[in-house]
Amino acid sequence: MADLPLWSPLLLLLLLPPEASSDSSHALSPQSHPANLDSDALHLGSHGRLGPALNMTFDLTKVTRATSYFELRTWDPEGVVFYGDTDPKYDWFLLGLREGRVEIQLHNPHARVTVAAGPKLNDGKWHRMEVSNKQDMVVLAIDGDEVLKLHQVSKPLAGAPLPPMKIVLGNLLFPPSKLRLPLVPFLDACLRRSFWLNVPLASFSPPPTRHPPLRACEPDSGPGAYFPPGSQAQFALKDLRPRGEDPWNFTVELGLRPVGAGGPTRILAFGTPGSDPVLSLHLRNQDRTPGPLRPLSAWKDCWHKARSWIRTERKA
Ligand code: EST
Repeated sequence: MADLPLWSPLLLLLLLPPEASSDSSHALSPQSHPANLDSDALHLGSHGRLGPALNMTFDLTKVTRATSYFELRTWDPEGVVFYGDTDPKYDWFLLGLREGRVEIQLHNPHARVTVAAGPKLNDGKWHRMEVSNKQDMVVLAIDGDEVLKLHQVSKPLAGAPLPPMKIVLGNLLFPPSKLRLPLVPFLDACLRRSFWLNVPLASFSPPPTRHPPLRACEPDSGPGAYFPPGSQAQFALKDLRPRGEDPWNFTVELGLRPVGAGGPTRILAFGTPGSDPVLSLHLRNQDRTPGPLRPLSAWKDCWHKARSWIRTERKA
């Protein structure tokens, strides 16, 4: 390893290659481990290219209160909680997380806004969030505190003769590059006890369309990230070691909870892009505890969303 030129872009890959578990047969579903799950909670992420976790459509003329509330639990600093529009080009709204805090992006004929508010929420605890439109305002409350009031950014939506409002959870209805400030939409989070435009999700008839969850919400969530089959994260070593220190001196700590059966799984690889890894770590066929694959406190002092996360999930 010492022969490698130091200027080469060294990479550390954390991955679960597609060959290890390329189908979704081991994927958790609420039915597979009923005793271990928060049955009311919906996992927002893991859907990747499969689209949003849940889609809803509302006739605004029948809506009496443009208020939605729910509880959210995550360790993930970045992604989409929900997106809503009456027109994906001219009238859309996003509520997401960036660096752990709520971010709202809004684009309509009245305003174009990107704003962050409130405390960091990615602490693994349930947080109650409420987002309302009242007159020309959008108001956000977190855990009972009003943390943001945007004036002159909308018109009253409840009862308005507008095109149907679409609300989707955990994703967007256009490519992330078209956001005012792009983010990585996938959010490893659970959402429960939700009311959308003042209607409890549980009472929707017919039930909203949703993809079968690839992951379930367990009551005992811990820090870390879920890696769906075929996904991987790449880190440049220069971002992992303390500044000014010996470039070969770095520490990686991993805690893993593998899920499902499968062949040997490569967990970690170290090398330069485009060539065979110089070092790699595999997990042999072992008894696997049911539960997500989860690197705990994965990178010392460096737990950030891997923007270069490459997802190769296939449609189930
Ligand atoms: C606000 C302004 C706007 O031009 C469009 C939208 C669409 C999504 C709306 C949001 C809004 C206001 C707040 C909501 C949200 C859907 C759920 C939330 O309660 C009404």
